[in-house]
Parts: sequence; structure tokens; C-alpha cells
Amino acid sequence: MQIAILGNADSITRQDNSLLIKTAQAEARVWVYSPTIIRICVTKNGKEPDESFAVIEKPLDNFNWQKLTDTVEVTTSALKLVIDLHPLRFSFFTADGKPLSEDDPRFGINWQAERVVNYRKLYPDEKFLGLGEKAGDLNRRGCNYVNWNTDAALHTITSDPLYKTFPFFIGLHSGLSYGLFFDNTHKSYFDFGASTDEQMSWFGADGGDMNYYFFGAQGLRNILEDYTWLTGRMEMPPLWSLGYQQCRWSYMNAQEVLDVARKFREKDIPADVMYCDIDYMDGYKIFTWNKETFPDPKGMIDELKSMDFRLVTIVDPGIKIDQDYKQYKEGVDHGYFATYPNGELYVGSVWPGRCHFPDFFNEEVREWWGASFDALADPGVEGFWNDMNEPAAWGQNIPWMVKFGERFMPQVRNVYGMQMARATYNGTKHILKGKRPFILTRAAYAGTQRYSALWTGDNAATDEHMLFGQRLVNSLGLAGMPMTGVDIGGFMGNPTPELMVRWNSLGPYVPMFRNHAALGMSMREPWQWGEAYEQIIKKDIEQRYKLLPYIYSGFYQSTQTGLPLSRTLAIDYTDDENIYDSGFQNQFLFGDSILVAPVVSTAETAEVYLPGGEWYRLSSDEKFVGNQTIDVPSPLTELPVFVKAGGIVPMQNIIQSTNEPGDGILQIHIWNGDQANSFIYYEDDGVTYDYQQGVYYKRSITFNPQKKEVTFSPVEGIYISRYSKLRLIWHGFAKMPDVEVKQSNDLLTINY
Ligand code: MIG
Repeated sequence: MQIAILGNADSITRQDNSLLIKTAQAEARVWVYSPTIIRICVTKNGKEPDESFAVIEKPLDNFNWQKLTDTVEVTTSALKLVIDLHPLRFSFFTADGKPLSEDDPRFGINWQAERVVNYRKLYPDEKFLGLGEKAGDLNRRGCNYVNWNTDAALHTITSDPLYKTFPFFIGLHSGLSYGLFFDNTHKSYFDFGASTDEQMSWFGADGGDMNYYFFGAQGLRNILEDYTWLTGRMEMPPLWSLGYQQCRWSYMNAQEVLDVARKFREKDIPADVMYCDIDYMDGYKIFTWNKETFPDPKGMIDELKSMDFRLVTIVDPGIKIDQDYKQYKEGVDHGYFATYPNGELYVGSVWPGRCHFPDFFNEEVREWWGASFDALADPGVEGFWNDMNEPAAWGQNIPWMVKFGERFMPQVRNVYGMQMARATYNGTKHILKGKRPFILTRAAYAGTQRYSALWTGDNAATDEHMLFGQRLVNSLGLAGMPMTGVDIGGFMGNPTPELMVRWNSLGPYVPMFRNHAALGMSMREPWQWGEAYEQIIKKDIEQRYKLLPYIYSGFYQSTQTGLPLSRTLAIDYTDDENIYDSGFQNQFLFGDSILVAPVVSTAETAEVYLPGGEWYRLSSDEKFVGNQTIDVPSPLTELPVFVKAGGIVPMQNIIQSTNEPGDGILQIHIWNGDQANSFIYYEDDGVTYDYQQGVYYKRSITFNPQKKEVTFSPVEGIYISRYSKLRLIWHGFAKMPDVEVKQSNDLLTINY
């Protein structure tokens, strides 16, 4: 096998908006996207860079560069890229010359047959975070990973690869930070200093280009903001999708779906969403309903709606080979399915039996797929769950020679699920005529936040999976995916009642609160665990509904900055070594002010690390000084949840679904602290895209302990808040009565 190491640069020219550097074997291009984002793409001679599925922004037209004797320097206000010409190597520095990340001078970028690899210098104190849904610790130093989207049924907490590909990581060393996004859809590899004797880290792929974006902003928030500027941010989710979601494989008929929904209402346990898993279909044919068990989908959905429930239905990509099936015939007639190189249609088996697979890389196919959702949307479905899109087929090994248009399986596998979600999102957005669809997908690639929420696939009903799942959610947040969740209760196996209770108590604090279980597993609804536990679960779900104003504003923040709601402590406490400790690495901030410490179901006390500052326990207002570990009681009734001093958390009264108007009072809870703090409160109709035309209500709420005042800035936007009153509720202050004022759009100042 030939190892082709990048040799000396023969020529350097400006070509359009890039710098083009040629060597004997390869061409390197450099683009500047912003002062903190530089892209490098090295291709073999004569090959154009591959198209990106992730990136939605364009490079700048101009940038500063100069040729020196042995180097070329590209400089921005924030970054300096030094390109060594003999041989060709790339190194990034801060504007004032501190190294951020450098090629290994010996090996740099090279090809091993079709494999392309970049070896980089490893700094002694370097930590690595990221890659989204990956096993292992928060700090990935010393570990290696593969991206190859896989139907990882029965996965353990060390399995790799899992379902998704986010080839984006963050490096930390010498008090500095950087990000690197390797935008290559082939099977890819990341090695953060495993087996290289502490000399190198490396990443590479089985094919394609050495194409990466380097992020030089300092601080994780800024890197995440840049990454999500480049790859896009989510739109506001439908408010109902933030309520409690009840799923299972499967509620077998309309009666069962309705009975479960009814029981929530009878028991006054809030909920918004019911699911139909694969058994609602006729022979697992996508876009059909089983005529015996779901004879009147519209009738069922109307009845759900009358109880303020929405329905989400599952779809898989595999289209059953069946002459009497519309989507089969249309797909064959128009050539919409993946083929073998000789033009025959690829056949794989999944739930429906023998299937063909749509080529979601073809725009016409995406449109056709999207339009087919009328069979679900017409009777009233508003949420569309995309499963099995790694893609999965029995045997889990779709041949490499299978073609999607001009592309072969190895190039498209990691991005197939994302393109299915894209087709589903665009299609259903169109069909729902202005209402926000909810899309949930299992497989994904960088940029999927533009189309869909994610769940982490088939976990198991164990404490370790519960902790692991939280780590995945936190890590997905660092990959630009704010709307994520796990199967609460565990998909495989049966949780103990205690585990079920504990897992539900995490539910209010994950972006998506959804219970799910596999076929044949125990029933999981809140009332399956005995009266005492039912009451605890009910309280947890109620807590979710109280927090919705805070959560919705948190999603607004995600749409603006890319910051997720569930945030690893590494985002705000990057330099605090304790947060990487295996005992504390699952802890996270939920929004700006709430800190959550997941605890196993068998423990009645917990050791919690509180980072710098002061903290209050949410349930008792007991105050703690940060920068220390504390032991706190954690009975099943009380997950350790804390609020940062100065924290501002808008809440509301308990409602049974997001459709219910509530008591019209927005509660602004404030925890005392000696530093000023503010919170951006956001509201809109929760249903349509009118907010994109200014129909929203936004203001900042500021707590200023020096002036002893709380202010509400004048309202921006033309939406009329659903709350007619604002009530201030004080925590950690000398006894103070709540203050209630009438809603008003003007500047409001309240002194205390
Ligand atoms: O082969 O639709 O991860 O959530 O319940 C299993 C049935 C197919 C896998 C999904 C799971 C879903 C199940 N699906």
C-alpha cells in the first residue's frame, strides 16, 4: 500500500475566494468563513471537493494572506494560519501567536490508498470533547471512535459506533480552546491520543477529502455559536412537543391509544403526546393504516385532540415490494430507489419483508417522500418519527456497491438518515400549512438540527444506561443538537419501579421528555408502579409543565446561539478539573440557571460537585457555597437539583397539556445573589411560524441586587402574552411577599 504524504508546495495562487496550493499529489484550498472560522480542503489532484450536507454558509470573498520565505500566513482579527510549504503543513495560532492546533510536522495529512488521514500534535494537557452520540467519558482523551451509522440494537454503554455521525470535536489545552469539524461523510475515525504514545491525535476517513473547518473562537459558547452558524440552528419546536410524550412499541389499536390518553386525563397527570409505533400500519407499509386495528384514524385523532393530545406516528425508509402498494409502484415507475451498479433495484429485508430504499439524495425523491405524508397528516398527525434510517436492514450490512444516484453506500451511509429527516421535515412543513411539524430521527449527521429532534435509540432499563443517556444528551448538545432525549425507562428490559421513578425525575430536565419501551416489555405509563410511585412520577411531570416558560425561552436561545438546554458543565466551567471527574461528569446545567445531578435509583444520598458561585437546592432553597463537593439526600422523591444564585426562572401553574390556558400568571422565580443577572424571556403562539414575521413576545428580565430592583425591558415583537399577570417570587431573600403586577409591554421596574 502506498502512503502518500503531502509533499512540498509547488505553487500558490488566489483562486476565486480561496487560496490554492498545489503539490505533486494534491491540491489544498483555504477559505476564510469568518475571522474565527477557516476551512481547509485537500483533495487528490484533479478532484473537486465533495458537496457538503452540513454547511449552509459561504466563505468570505477576501482575506489577508502573505507569502514569506518558507511559509504562507493567513491572518484574521482572531486567528493566524501558518502554512509551511516544505513540506505542506497547516498550523493554527491565536492572533497573538499562541498555538491552538498544529499538524504533526512529520506526518501531517496523508493518504493510505483511498484513506485520508490528518495527524496532529497532541499537547500534554489537551482534552477532547464532542462527537455527539458517543460512548465513553466527557473527556475523550485516550479514546478512539468510528462514525458509521449503525442500528445499534442491544448496545451497551461502551458500544461504538452508535446511530449518528457528528465529526465535530472541541480541543482544550493551555487555557485555550478550538473546534474542528471534519466534514466528510465516509466512514470516519477519530483518535484522541490512543496508542500514539502521547505524541499525536488523528482523524481520517475511508474516502473523500481532507476537508475540515477550524474554529478558533475562545470559549465553548463561542465555538458552539460559530459551529451552529456554519451548520444551522433549529427552528422553534412546536410547544406541544415539549410536553410529556408517551410512547411504546406499540399501542396496538385505536382503543388502546385512546384509553391511555384518557387515563392521563382521568388521573390529572399532564401529557401532550401519544405515539403510534410500527403496528398502526397495514403490513408495515409506510403511509398506510391497518384497517382492522385503526379503522378510523381521523376519528381517533379527533378524539385525541378533544383531549388535547397530539399524535406522532413512526415511518421507516424501507418500502415494501408489493404490486398493490402506491409508494412501491410510484417509486419503481420513477426510479426513486437505490440500485445495484447494473441498474437492478437493491433489495433488503426489514419489518415489511423485502423492501426497496428511497434515494433521499435526489431532490425529486425527497419531494415525493415528503408529499406522501398526506396519508398521515390528513387525518391529523403532526409528529413524524423517522426510525431505521442508518439505514437498517436485517443483517445490517447493506453492500458497498449499492448506489444512490451517482454515490455509493460507503459515501452516503452516515448522511442517509439526515436526508430522510430533511425530506420528512420539508414535506410535512408544507402539508401542515404553517403549523410546525415535529420530526424525530434516530440516525443523523452534522446539521440535522435544521430538520429534526433526536433520540438515542435502543437503550436498556438499567441505572448505568440512565447515566450514560444523560451524557449522550449533553454531548449531542455540544454537537449543535439541542432537541434530544432518551427512552425514559429503558427500551430493552424492565426497569425496577425505583428506576422508573428516578428516570422520570430526570425527565423534566431533558430537552425531550419521552417514555418508550420495546415490544414485550412491561407497560410503562405512570400508573403502572403503584399509587405511591405514581404520585412521584406525577409530580415530576407536573414539574415539567411548571418549567415550560423557562424551557421554551431556552429553546429560543438555542435557535439564536446554538446553546442547548442540557449543557455539560464543560460549557460554562471549562477550566474546572472536577467537572471531568467520572463521578461528576454526568452533571449538567439545564438552561442558564438550573444544575442537575443524575443519581442512580439505588442511592438515597448523592455526592454532588457544585462549581464556583453559590447555589440553592431547588426543592428547599437551602443554600450552598460552590467549588466543593457536598453530600445531599436524594430519596426517590427528590433528585438533586440546584439553582445558581441570581438565577431567574420563569414558571407557570400546573396545566394538563400545553393547550390549556392556565391561570394567566407568569411566575418569575428569583434566587438571591450578589451579582446582577438577566434572562431573555421569549414567547410565541407555539404552533405556527408567525414568529418569523415578528409575532413573538420577548423581553429581558434583569435582577440587580445592588439597586435592589428587578426590571422587565420593553417588550419586543407583536405577540400578546398568554399571561395577563407577572408574579415575582423570591427565594433566599429575607422574608418578602410575592409581588404581582399587570402585564404591560412597557419598561417595568420593581424595587424591593
Ligand atoms: O427493529 O419500531 O429504535 O424505538 O420502537 C426495531 C419498533 C424497530 C427501533 C426503534 C424503536 C422502535 C422499534 N424500532
